[in-house]
Amino acid sequence: MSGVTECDTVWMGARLATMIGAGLGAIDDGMIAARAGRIIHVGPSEDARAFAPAKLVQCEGRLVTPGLIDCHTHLIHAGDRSGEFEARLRGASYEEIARAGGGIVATMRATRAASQDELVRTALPRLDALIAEGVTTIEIKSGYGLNLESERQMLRAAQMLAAQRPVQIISTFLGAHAVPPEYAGDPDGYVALVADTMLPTLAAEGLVDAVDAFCEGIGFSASQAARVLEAARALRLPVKLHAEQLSNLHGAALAAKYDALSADHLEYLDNAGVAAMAASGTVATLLPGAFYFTRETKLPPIAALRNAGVPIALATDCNPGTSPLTSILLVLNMAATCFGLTVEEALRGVTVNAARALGRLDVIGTLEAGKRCDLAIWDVGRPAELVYRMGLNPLHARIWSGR
Ligand code: DI6
Ligand code: FE
Repeated sequence: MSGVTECDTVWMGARLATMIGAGLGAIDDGMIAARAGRIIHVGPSEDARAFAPAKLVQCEGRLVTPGLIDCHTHLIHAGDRSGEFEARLRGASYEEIARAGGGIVATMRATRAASQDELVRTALPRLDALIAEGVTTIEIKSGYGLNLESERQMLRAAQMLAAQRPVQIISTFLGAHAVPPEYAGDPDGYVALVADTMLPTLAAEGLVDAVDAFCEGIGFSASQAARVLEAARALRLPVKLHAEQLSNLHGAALAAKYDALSADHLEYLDNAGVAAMAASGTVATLLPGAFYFTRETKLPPIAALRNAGVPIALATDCNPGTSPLTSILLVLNMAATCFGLTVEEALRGVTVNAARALGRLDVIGTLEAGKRCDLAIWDVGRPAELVYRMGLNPLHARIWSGR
């Protein structure tokens, strides 16, 4: 076997969307070789001659993309907010419900009351729905515990999910999601607890990959968010921020000042915020599920983001209040239909740019040698079909870490 490279698997006869370069990085008749869970070669199918795989897979012209990445979720939560949904259908606003003690704090009560096993058990169907659509990496935020014990329980539940399914989970500490009732009237006191006690403790326990905050009128002011980002910086943890979802508190510019991986939502983002994000390389993570579900009418400034060269990522924002969504494929369609993203932009939003938004572009997000072998193999003829259909799942096979 001299002159050939031994490996575990070769996929050939595939239509590859490598996501390398500016567009889809298409290779019409392509192959991928993997060894020990990593991609070792990507090229035209004829390159397969140089490999001696233990297993050879003929893709018969199917589309192969990087495994999809859901880079912003609140997947772990207990309780039921469908009653709030009904109240909104009768005319109540999200902010009214939150101010009346519903919203995030309602989920907090249920989450505090749940055991760790319950948190895992109730999150699994949601995780499985995403996995069934080719998702191989998912970010999960805490933020419904709002005290040390319960935030810890959420972050541990995220680790337990990763042990139960073939998927990578990235845990983000969102202690500054809402002010819990015991700190009512004292948001600064709660922010101090988050920044000075909760974050350092949970980070020392190895439970925190990144830090986030909800910078909003019903959440935290920019200066309160800055305290949290400052504490994250002191621990050398990457940051991101919920910014400009319902109003413009200039959170995106703040995030950019802290070299945030991403600023997320961004419907109310202004030109100065766009420029700040472009300068710091902060990804714009757009969440069309929340836009749709809250019946928002203000569009994020897509043209300005494009013109400034800000990378755009997309995610489900899976949460019980504003985006009870567990379909990354529907996110693609919503991003195209509601926000006017192109097929290329939408698909890059759940692969290469989602990897950027998680600070993991060195390991995932594109099909290239050296990266983890996470693939989604689709029964479609054209990439546009993944964005165009609503409610059809054409996933043929999903590979995580080469298997
Ligand atoms: N923005 C949102 O849309 C969600 N959290 C956030 O910071 C809402 C979360 C919830 O209502 O439970
Ligand atoms: Fe969110």
